[in-house]
Amino acid sequence: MYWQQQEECMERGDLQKLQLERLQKTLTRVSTHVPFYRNRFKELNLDATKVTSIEHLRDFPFTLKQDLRDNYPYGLFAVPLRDVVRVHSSSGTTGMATVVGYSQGDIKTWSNLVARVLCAAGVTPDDVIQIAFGYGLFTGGFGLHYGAERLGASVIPISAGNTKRQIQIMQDFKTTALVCTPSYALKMADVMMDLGMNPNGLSLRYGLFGAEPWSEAMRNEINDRLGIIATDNYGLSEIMGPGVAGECQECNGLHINEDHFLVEVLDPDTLQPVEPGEIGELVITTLTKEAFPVIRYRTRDLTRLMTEPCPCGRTLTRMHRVMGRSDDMLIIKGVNVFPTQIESVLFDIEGTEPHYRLIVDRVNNEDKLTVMVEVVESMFFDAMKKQRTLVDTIKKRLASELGIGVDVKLVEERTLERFEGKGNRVIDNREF
Ligand code: DLL
Repeated sequence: MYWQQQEECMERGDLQKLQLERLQKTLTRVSTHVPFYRNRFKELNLDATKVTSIEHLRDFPFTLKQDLRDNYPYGLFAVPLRDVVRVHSSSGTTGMATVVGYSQGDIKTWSNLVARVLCAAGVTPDDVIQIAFGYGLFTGGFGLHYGAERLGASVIPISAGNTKRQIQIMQDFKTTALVCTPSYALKMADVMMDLGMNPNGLSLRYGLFGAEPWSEAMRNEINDRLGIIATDNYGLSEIMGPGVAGECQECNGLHINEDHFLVEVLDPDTLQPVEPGEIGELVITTLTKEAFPVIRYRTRDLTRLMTEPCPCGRTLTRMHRVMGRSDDMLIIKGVNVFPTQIESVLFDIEGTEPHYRLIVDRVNNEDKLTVMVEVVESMFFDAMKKQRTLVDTIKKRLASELGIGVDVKLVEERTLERFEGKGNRVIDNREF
């Protein structure tokens, strides 16, 4: 099932032609309407009207989150405010908020691209879709909402939070597709268990999860506990929000909506393209955005492109699930560690629960990583010996995965805080 078959299954040659045309238009658009880009291009002697190949884009400068902050709130808009019909904003955990705007045309494109993602994941107009992302300045709620309506599904705009009510509604309204962060899906599974409910009694069939990194092991856990097919979808407010890329039912990489977004994967240190298929930082240029076009945005998200044909028939290149952010990456004793690597190991070990925290300290000038992980109740009350064996197993597996030693602390079930939106599982107490 496709939403826009012609675009999703285009010949690569035709797609590249379309991308170039749209790139030329976008570059001209920003140099005409956005002083920030105009000045930068001028400084570097770049003439937007003279771009004759996609590779030419590599001469153009990057856009950073800081550039959005410096131009807060409306400095990077390419249309007058009277043509903007929606504003979203992302606060992030540090620094000033960034603001993005959408024209009427952008909202239409956005809805279609989210409809593509939903459709690829199996959602049809017959589905009842519960949107448990926050509605508001965050793009998750409204983005998915408009896409689901565009598709013609029945939308329950419940927003995030109030988990018991979520479950009640899921039961009463016969929800077939759940949309939220993977963390929240797990929390819902926990609360269902507390309520003594069997998720198999629900009508739920699909889960579309995104907005934060998660592992394959976490997907399996969610699938098993909720009895659904969970797919991954990716996006970011600076580029559009959800709808940038999404998995089809092959569940093996996210198809990028390349007719609207031009992607590069670069080595985050040298900023040169990585070898095809290698891991690097995703850099995105919008090709059709009217109100808020962005040139070479450094996402900080790490992934790799999967160019092999997909059995689903879509020709849109896939990106591997995001492995983490280059700035989420912990450097511990000089070794790069991604929280998702640790998550995969923990989820694979019998006796642990899928809830953990990573605490980083500096003791006597040396980094120390402590992994706190919940264990199943029976294990906690078991003999000390069993607990010690479990700690040893986790330590060994993590040491071989990460190449460094870590401390492991077992904690009782339900002691770590649960998340309704994006999870934050790392506490870094080091001062840099
Ligand atoms: O999280 C947009 C979104 C909403 C995507 C709902 C999917 C579903 P921001 O709040 O601006 O926008 O955060 C963007 O979240 O750069 C990634 O680091 C991370 N992220 C988003 N989707 C995924 C995913 C939305 N599927 C930032 N896997 C991005 C891993 C993700 N990380």
